[in-house]
Amino acid sequence: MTYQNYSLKQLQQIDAAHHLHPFTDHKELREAGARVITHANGPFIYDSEGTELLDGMAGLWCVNIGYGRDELAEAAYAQMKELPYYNSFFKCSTPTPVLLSKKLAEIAPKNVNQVFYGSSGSEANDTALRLVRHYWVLEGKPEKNRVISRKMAYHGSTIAGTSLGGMDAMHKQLNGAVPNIVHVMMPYAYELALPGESDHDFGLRAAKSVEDAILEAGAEKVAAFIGEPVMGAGGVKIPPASYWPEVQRICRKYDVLLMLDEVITGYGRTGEWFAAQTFGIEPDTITTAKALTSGYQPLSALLVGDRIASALVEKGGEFNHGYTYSGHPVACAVALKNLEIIEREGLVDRVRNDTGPYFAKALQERIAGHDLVGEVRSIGLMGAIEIVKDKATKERFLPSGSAAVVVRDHAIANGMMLRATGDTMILSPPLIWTRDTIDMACERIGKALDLAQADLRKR
Ligand code: PXG
Repeated sequence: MTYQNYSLKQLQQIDAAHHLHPFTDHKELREAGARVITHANGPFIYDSEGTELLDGMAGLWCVNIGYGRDELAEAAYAQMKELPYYNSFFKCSTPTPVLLSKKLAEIAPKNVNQVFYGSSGSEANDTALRLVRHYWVLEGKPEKNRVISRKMAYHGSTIAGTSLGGMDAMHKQLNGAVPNIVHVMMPYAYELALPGESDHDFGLRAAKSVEDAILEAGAEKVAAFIGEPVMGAGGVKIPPASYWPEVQRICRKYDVLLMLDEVITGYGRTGEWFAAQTFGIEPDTITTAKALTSGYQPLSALLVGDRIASALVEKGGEFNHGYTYSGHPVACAVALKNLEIIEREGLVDRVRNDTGPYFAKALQERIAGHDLVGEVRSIGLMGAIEIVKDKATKERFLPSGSAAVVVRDHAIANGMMLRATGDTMILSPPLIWTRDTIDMACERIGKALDLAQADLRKR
C-alpha cells in the first residue's frame, strides 16, 4: 500500500504514534503535526497538500545535483539487480567502491589517496577519531591522544560525533563525553572580533587559541585538530582568510594532525571539489558524506591522507574497525553517477565562477540593507543572514533565537524553505541553482524579512 492511500491527517497521526524524529521536541511536533514532503523535482520540493517550496537547504545540505535525477535511480536499480550487497570484509571487494575510491583520490587534495566508507557523516567521524588515535599508537606515541575541536562545531550525533562537536545542548544530554577532547573558540568575527580588530587579526587570534590549547596540554599529548572549513550547522561561519593557513602552520609546528570535516563543504559547495582546495589546506583526513551521493543514498567517505594511510598499511596489522555497509555497492554506484553528473554539468566551476559570485552579490545588494539584517556572508553556494534588532549595535531580539524562526516561518509561507539556527538564517541550495533561481530566492527572502519586521517590531 502506498502513502497516497492515506490522508495527511492519517499520516500525521501515525507519525505521532510511532516515529521519533531527529532533533525534535516530540510533544510540540505531536501537537502541531509534521509537514509531510512527498515529492520533489529540480530545485523544488512539494508537500502532501501540493505546496511548492524552493529548497534553500538542498534537503539538509546534501542534494547538490537537485531532485528528480533518473540517472541516479537507474544506477541504483542496475546495481541492485546485479549485486545488491556484498561486504568489503575478509579480503573481499565489489567493483563500485573500488572505482569510487579511484575517483575520490583523483579529486581530493594531492596528499589524500585512500578512502574508508561508512553510511553517515557521524560514522565517518568515529572512524576518523579511531584512525587518528590508532595512528599515534602505531607511531609509538599512545599518549598523543587528545583532540582539539571548536565551540559550536557540528561533527555528528553519535557519542564520538557529539563529543567532537561543540554544541552545548548536545553535550548536556550526553552525560559523559569521549574523554580528551577540548573545544576552543570559533572563527566568528561578527560576534567575537574585538572593537577595531581587523578580520585578519581576528583570524590569527582565533588560530592562536589552537596553539594555546596545544601548549596547555603539551604537544606530546595532542593527536589532532578537527574543524569544518566553514562551520555549517553552527551558522555558516566563514573564517577570515588568515585563519586556516595559520592553523595549518600551528599543526605542523607541533606535529598535530589536521582533520577536516567536509560533510557539508565537500563536493562543490565552496566552488572547488573540497574546501581544503578553496582554503589551500593539506589535511590528514577529510570527512565527507551528504553530497557524495547528493543524498540519494546514505554514504560517507573518510578520505585518508598518505601519512596515516602509509602507517596503517605498513605497520598497522589488522585495523579492527568497520561497518556492515562500508563500501555498499549500491550507494557507491549512486555516488559514481552523482560525481559524473557534477563533472559533466560543470557544477563546481559554475559555483566558483558564476553562481557563487552572483549569490554573494545578490545577498549584499538585496538583503544586507534590510533593517533586520546585521550581516550577510557567503562562500560558494552557502550563505548566512544575521537577524538583529539593531544593525548598528548588533543587538538581538529576545529571547535569543526567536526572531530567525519568525523569518523562517514567513519564508516557508512564501514558498522558500530555509533554516534558522540561533539568530542566523542559513542557505545551502542545490548547486543547480541558476541566476534566476537566486533572484527568486532573494525576492522571497526579502518579502519574508518585511513580514517578519512587521511582526517583530510589534513586540
Ligand atoms: N559533520 C558535519 C560537518 C555535519 O554537518 C555530520 C558531520 C554528521 O553527518 P550525519 O550524516 O551523521 O548526519 C554533519 C551533519 C543542521 C544539521 O541542523 C546538520 C547536519 C545534520 C543534521 C542537522 O544543520 N550535518
